Amino acid sequence: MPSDQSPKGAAPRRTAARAASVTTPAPAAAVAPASSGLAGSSPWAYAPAPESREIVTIRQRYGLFIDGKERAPSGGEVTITYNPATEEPLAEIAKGTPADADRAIEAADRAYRKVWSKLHPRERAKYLYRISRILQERSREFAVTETMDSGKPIRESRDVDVPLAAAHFWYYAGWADKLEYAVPGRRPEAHGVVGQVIPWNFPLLMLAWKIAPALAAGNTVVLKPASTTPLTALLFADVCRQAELPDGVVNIVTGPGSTGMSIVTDPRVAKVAFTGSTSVGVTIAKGIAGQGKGLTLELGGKAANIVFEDAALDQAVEGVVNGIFFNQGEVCCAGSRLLVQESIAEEFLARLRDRMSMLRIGDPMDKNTDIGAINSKAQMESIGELVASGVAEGAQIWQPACDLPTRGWFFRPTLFTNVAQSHRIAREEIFGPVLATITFRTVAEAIEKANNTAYGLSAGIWTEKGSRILQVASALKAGVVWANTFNRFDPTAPFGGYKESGYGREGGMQGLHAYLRSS
Ligand code: TAP
Repeated sequence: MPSDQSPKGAAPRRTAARAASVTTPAPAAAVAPASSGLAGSSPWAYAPAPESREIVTIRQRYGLFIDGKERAPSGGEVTITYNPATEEPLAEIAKGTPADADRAIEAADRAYRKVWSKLHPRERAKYLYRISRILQERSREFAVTETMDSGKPIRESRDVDVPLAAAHFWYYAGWADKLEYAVPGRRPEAHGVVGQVIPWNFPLLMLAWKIAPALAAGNTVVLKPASTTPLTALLFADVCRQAELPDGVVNIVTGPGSTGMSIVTDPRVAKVAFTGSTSVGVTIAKGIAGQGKGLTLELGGKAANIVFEDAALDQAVEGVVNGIFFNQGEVCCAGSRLLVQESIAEEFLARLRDRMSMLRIGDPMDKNTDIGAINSKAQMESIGELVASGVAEGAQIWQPACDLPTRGWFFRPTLFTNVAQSHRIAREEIFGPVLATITFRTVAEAIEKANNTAYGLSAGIWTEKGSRILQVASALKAGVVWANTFNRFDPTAPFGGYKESGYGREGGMQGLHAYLRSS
């Protein structure tokens, strides 16, 4: 997240969004009204501030982007991508087949051998700078398209996803002619063709995290977007044409998971990068085992956001809210476990409930919206099932009393207390706006509980004491640890996990290493 980003913190007092009916699967008796606090006492609400859709023309049908041209899928089939906020179909998307994957890999291989590997690195850099500039010029178009296709609030796609995507291309453009400094004393070489499969939670940003370092390092790319969010990747194909990127350097193949598998297992693909669920990551690792390919896996997480008794409480509340409700909680590094010191738990949770009561849930295209739509019906059901398991296992649920839109897939921000570490909501990645609270008494107990997870992607520490930050951060088994902040991203900083959160790093110089072989 860029340094000027304050996803939910900067908003003034406000009332929760008002709409028609409630669709949360939580038992009605468990849904408490807003506790005390500002929402109840505030007599006014924001007027609607919808972003205009006019800048975007969504076509009725999209083909595959192979060898610089749009192509019909070999099987002639299409899938539909929906607007999660309205459940309306947006466009028909080509259902790429293994034969299409083969054509895309052939194009990428040819482009690598005949064009891209022969270009001077400075020339490669020019293309990356050009792509970055075009993304900035077309940022509104990208933000609106992303929000319509994914359900995330326009404020986040406008202020986080798109600027960060452009920043990644800009940053890696700078590396293209300096690769020998990334691997001192060795000769950097590209892998050749890389296969990349990305998820639906940050569609454009994940594309940028993958394509920018790959091209800077001199590789060509075949990328498969998620089936529920293909539109910004297809708009990016248009950016490649506008930047006059040589044909075949970037290929976008939409289609199901099996098409993704065809891409990553093809022997001509020398390096694979995947972001998504741990289960698919494991399938991919098994599928390519023994082939000698490079592999980076960015998988799930169950991050602890640890609040110590000496923390600045209001700032910590903002950090916890940002940690779990940013992008509806559909974030691999979301701070989905709140670890709060017992001595301040009651006061902290009261402030947190007050803050949650002010979150605005609803139309993602409204610039005031804090929590948009859940990406798909399937994801909505998965969140509902896990929340129901939390109630059944004895945790205490609290949700603010806001109404939800009658159409679209919306889920109330949810706070669980009395959570045991054995509960599913404390162990499994929910990938939704659901926070599980666990208390602790000592620093050692906080560390032990934070590390008591199969994942190891991220964590947060809230304390005024610098020495405690250093002590706890070095003891946490997480790839990224934020102190007195959360969900900060920067192209120069490496990101990635270990244990079931995967391996390899994206971002920074480390992210470049994954796309280089060095002799
Ligand atoms: P995944 O199934 O992992 O989807 C991620 C990407 O992998 C999509 O492009 C998907 O294509 C593709 N894919 C699916 N099966 C594949 C296979 N066998 N071989 C190659 N590619 C394959 O995630 P999901 O089903 O959308 O979400 C399920 C859960 O995963 C979520 O509840 C969440 O917990 C987790 N998740 C985590 C992340 C991150 S960033 N850690 C991101 C998304 C989801 P299709 O879209 O066509 O299926």
